[in-house]
Amino acid sequence: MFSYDALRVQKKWQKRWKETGIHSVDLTGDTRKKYYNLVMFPYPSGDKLHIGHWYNYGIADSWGRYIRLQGYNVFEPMGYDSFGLPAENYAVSSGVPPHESTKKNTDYMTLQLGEIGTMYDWDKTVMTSSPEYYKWTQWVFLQMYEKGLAYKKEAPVNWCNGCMTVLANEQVHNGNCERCGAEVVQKNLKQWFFNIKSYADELLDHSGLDWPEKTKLMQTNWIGKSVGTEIRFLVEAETGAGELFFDVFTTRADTLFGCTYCVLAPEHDLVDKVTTEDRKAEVEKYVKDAGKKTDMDRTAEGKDKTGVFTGSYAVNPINGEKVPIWVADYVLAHYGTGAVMAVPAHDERDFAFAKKHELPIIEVVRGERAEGERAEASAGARSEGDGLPEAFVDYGVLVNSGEFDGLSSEEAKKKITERLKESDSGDFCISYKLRDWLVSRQRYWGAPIPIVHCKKCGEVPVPQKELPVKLPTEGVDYKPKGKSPLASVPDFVNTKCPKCSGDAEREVDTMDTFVCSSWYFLRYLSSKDDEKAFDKELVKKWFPVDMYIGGPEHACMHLLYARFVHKVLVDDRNAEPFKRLVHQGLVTKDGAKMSKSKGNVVSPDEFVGKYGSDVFRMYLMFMGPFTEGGDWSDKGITGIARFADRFWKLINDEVGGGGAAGGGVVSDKDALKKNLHKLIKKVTEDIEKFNFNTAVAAFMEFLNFALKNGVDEESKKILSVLIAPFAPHLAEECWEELGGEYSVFDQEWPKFDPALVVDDTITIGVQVNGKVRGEVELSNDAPQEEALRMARENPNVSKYLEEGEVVKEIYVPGRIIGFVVKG
Ligand code: ANZ
Ligand code: ZN
Repeated sequence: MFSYDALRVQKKWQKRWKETGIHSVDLTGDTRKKYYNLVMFPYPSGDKLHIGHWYNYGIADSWGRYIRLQGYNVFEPMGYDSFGLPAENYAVSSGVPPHESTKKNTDYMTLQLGEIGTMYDWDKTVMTSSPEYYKWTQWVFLQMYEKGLAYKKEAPVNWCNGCMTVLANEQVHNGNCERCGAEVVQKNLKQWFFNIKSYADELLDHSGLDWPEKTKLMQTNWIGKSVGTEIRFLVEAETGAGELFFDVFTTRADTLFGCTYCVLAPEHDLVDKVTTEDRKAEVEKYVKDAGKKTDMDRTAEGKDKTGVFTGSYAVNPINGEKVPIWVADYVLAHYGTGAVMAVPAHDERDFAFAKKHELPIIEVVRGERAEGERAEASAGARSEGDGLPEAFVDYGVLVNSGEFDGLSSEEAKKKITERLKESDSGDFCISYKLRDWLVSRQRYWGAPIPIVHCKKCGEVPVPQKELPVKLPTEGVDYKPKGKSPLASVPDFVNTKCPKCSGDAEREVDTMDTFVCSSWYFLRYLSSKDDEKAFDKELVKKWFPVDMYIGGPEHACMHLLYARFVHKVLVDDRNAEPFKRLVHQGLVTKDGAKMSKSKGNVVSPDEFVGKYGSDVFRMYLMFMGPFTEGGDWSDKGITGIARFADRFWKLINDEVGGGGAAGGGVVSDKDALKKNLHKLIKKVTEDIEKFNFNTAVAAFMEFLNFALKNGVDEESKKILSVLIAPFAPHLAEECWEELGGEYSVFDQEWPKFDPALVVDDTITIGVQVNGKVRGEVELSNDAPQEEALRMARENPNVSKYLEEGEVVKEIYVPGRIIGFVVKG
């Protein structure tokens, strides 16, 4: 029988918190140190909160509560990323307009989030689909526009046949739509872009960011900075094509003498111009087919390297050699210059291509070898590399490269580029994989792009005072049809030009929801301000966000966009919005990801209704380290429920029988003190590492001891504070029960006495020549000499010591390792 009435207690405190406004943060006047505790906001769906929400939001809140107990003024806002496809798709299938379903869903979600017992400051909430918010998203667009960072251009883009809209590069996963899974094809369309590329170098700089290494690496690779050379190839004049040329980007200028053909991407401007009459039909067909393939298809390793000859030749600027120009889809239009010089001897793709199409292979780099051999190689006549079994892709020493023979690849890259520079046919160059961010969408449920198209004035930005450009809520057919549903709302489309007042038409595309979420963390501070998007002084005070918690899947999308937009908006290329970043792990069931189709979904409601939210939250914490997630077990949560109940009993002296102490009787005061201080230390350190699981385990261990030994009132109070981040309602109730003044969250986090937490003895592993051979247990304050003697005399150690060898040094960092130097 549980004596702790979790559900009653939970209700009571949630009501009290609300009534007293304890979670309302004073952003300006509070003199405590600030702490901005941010968690990625959800998009509202009609479904109940799932276990992932609880895991993420519950634990993020526990962190915030812990920080608050450290004496900080903790700002923990929450809002909704409410524009976007889920609401719109729901509207298409149900007929309920998105603004209605969104309102209903967010209201419901707010109630549920309240159930967790979080300390969100709802006064400062944001909802990205509300006109009060998207007015400023439109303002963000105008900022980009004014700074020359937003532009419209025709480009090959990803088109999702399911969602009937374009997608950002980042939203295409393995050739499929991230949202609906449908196939993504390439289309040439006029679209809006943000020039994120111009911030590539700043985005590569993660210094000072306490972020997971993996996430930083993912961003770095996504940005993909390459340092190389751009080389100009003239098209052979005899094709009648006139003064034509193209540039190639290479990271291996050292291999220029090995270039035996060049390749243009099918989309390259020059393809039409260089294709000779007799090759026309074949080339055109090839280009058309390539348009249907995704980048993934085109570049996948081991993929058949198709291509066609254009009939024209280009001139290698370093030696005047004539090389054929091909078109092949393994060259991408939007990387580098969309053209490459092919060096089959030293590039795997080019090698496979050359073999297939019987193009020459010339070896120009060799691995390091003896001097004599090298001299011979470079002195010898130009050797064809057809005999090479495979491409030699490493750096080495140049051969078959005229005066550059004998140079190392590294030197040759420099020397060859310098030579090209002299003849104006090349230069050093940096290339990025990152492409500009495609922000326009042909969908209804998003912020309209605040641009007007006027026949006379062209593209005209909507003046700020006319914002928001309201999304029409009446008379819209939401069904995606390949162009924006807004295009068929005449009241929306037809407008006057802000410049000349003549008839004009509004831009009908809406913004990608990632634009909405790229700045919401700034808006939280000024959520009700209708004069400006955010307040500079508040930003100065509250940024960077101290802790940002959310999913790792956002590494190359939201987290990159947010960094970029933040830099632009605060007008500081080096500003970073999120100082520390932590990704939550995944909660699984029977080792598998929960999914409706597998039938292994755990519904929080059932357990929260039975044990209360504290227990549910604590069990999620107990499952594993936060960043790794864990596997759900029904039995496991029962254990936590029992733990909460026993904690309550301990505080209320409801213990007795079975040899347990009770009624304030403490059998060993010293042991109590020691164990309590060890608990404080352990819990504090574990929380700092986001290892809530081991902290809960330490609580359990302590409880076992305390129930036998008994606790005094002072210790009970400490315990109530200590458990507050884990079980906020239970903690408040215990604290009140003990006569503490409301609220337990206004208390101070307990400190441990270092003298009380040291063990009496320590165990040290002893290594001999780098291998652990034995262990010695020493008294904690044993002097170095004593430690050395014991190590030497340990039989497991001494047998590895030869005559005359002694243990010279023993090192005791903490208590784990020691080592021995022989001799
Ligand atoms: C000649 C060469 C010789 C190359 C060699 C490599 C090895 P990263 O490091 O990823 O930047 N390349 C350039 N533009 C391309 C495009 N649009 N589509 C496909 N491939 C392209 O790669 C740079 C290399 O990728 C460039 O260096 C170029 O091939 C190829 F032994 O040039 B290299
Ligand atoms: Zn005009």
